[in-house]
Amino acid sequence: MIEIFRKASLCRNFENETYKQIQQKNITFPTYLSAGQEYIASSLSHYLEKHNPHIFIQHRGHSTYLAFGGKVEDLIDELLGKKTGCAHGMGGSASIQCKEKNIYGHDGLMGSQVPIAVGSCYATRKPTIVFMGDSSAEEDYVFSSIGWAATKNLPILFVVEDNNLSILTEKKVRRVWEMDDVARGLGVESYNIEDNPSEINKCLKNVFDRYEDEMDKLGDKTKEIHESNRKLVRELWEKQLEKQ
Ligand SMILES: Cc1ncc(C[n+]2csc(CCOP(=O)(O)OP(=O)(O)O)c2C)c(N)n1
Ligand SMILES: [Mg+2]
Repeated sequence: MIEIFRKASLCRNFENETYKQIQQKNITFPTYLSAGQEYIASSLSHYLEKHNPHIFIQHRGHSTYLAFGGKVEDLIDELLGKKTGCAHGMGGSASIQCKEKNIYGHDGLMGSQVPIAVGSCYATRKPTIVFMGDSSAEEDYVFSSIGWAATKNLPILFVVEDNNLSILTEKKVRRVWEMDDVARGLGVESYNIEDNPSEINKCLKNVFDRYEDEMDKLGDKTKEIHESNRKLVRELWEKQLEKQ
């Protein structure tokens, strides 16, 4: 849990400092802070980084970028509009990305990252995580993408970061339904939970790879078994190939 706090602390301090830099007018274009939401990305990255997921984010994504290993200096440079920024100074806060970590930034159309992530996951079959806000989740193309992903049984995790707001409009003014019910109706296993690491972990069981999760759960002995089987299979292949 301290490792998750370490990530969350980097994110919170980054946002606190960014806020100061906005006030001092060193950042001069729209900036979307994620302070208060950092435990979502910090927990998810802690549990899922081992799968090297492809990650699709939206405008409030500083914490996601940082938690999944994006370089702090490159994000600072991006917020300053420099060429050395993580999106070459062309994206700004709303469209940060990191090619090395497979983090893809947003284009500004709320929810567009969801069909894009589903298409990418279908093409690559890589474990994929797509983040969206509670308002973006209301777009019809988000529903159809989730429904289609379910028909293909894609290895994709849809994360709704629900801060109750669409700009300044609260959820209760906008709708009477919850996203986990809709997703369940579309054929996807879903949960409505707090941003508490152990709650998040409970929902992630075998989300991408049962084998690796069981190995983690059962401890060191499984790593020995894995290693000896890796060697055994390799040797048997070499032996049989020699006979050819
Ligand atoms: C298709 C579309 N509709 C409306 C907007 C205007 N808009 C920009 S941000 C936003 C609210 C986003 O809310 P949410 O997805 O919950 O993210 P949050 O800002 O709360 O993190 C809206 C409606 C937009 N950019 N794209
Ligand atoms: Mg919101």
